[in-house]
Amino acid sequence: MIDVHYWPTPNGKKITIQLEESGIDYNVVACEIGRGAQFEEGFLAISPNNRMPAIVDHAPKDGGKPLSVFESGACMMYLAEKYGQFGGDSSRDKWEVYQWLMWQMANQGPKTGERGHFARLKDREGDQSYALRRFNDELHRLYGVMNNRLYDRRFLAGNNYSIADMACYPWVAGWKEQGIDIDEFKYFKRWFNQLSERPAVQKGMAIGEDQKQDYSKLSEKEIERVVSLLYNQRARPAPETGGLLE
Ligand SMILES: N[C@@H](CCC(=O)N[C@@H](CS)C(=O)NCC(=O)O)C(=O)O
Repeated sequence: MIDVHYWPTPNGKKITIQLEESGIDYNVVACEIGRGAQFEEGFLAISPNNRMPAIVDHAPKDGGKPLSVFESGACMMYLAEKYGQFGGDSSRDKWEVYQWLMWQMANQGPKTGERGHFARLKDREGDQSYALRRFNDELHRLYGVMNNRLYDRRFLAGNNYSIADMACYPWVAGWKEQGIDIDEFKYFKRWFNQLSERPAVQKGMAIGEDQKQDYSKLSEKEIERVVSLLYNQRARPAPETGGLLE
């Protein structure tokens, strides 16, 4: 059984989409980031970056103790390899998949996340216009990268649906709120509509949605608490004794 430490955010949904697409049995372990579950010791032991998602495989292929993986891209590679699905059939295909997965992890996900961050803060923290222009431009550029890629390919890694598509999809599901005109990117739009119709994508995207807090209903004090928890993070101190310096 695979445990997925999860909250319904785009990074989390990459994994539930893949698990649904692959027909793998899994167990969702709620990691409510707005309440600080990502800082609990048990979670940090499997995800030292205090970010979800992470997975724990209780029946790894080597028959050994449970194996944990953090970073959504690494979780996806692990599951693709273990179950032999959506990771590319030949070595050549696999490298197409991995390049586009890395593109998502290093570009599309973080830039979209930062855009959302500054857009949310714009009425609280003074002038965010430079940051917003920078990330709006980046987003527009990244939609263009996908659009060009999908001009003559059905999927990002070629003609086979892969974890690269599943990783990108949850981050573009909000294209409207991101200020994107989808009609400007017609090859992307074809791909997006095609994925949106897949039952496993719909199911993966819906997991945990009923547990999400409606931030518009939170009191100002609650909002302050969440903002300070998520947006004011600095280094956690390392233990003073018992390490390799002794
Ligand atoms: N590169 C990481 C990013 C994960 C990430 O940013 N997760 C967010 C939710 S989407 C999180 O756990 N945030 C908790 C926090 O900021 O403390 C991945 O792809 O797994």
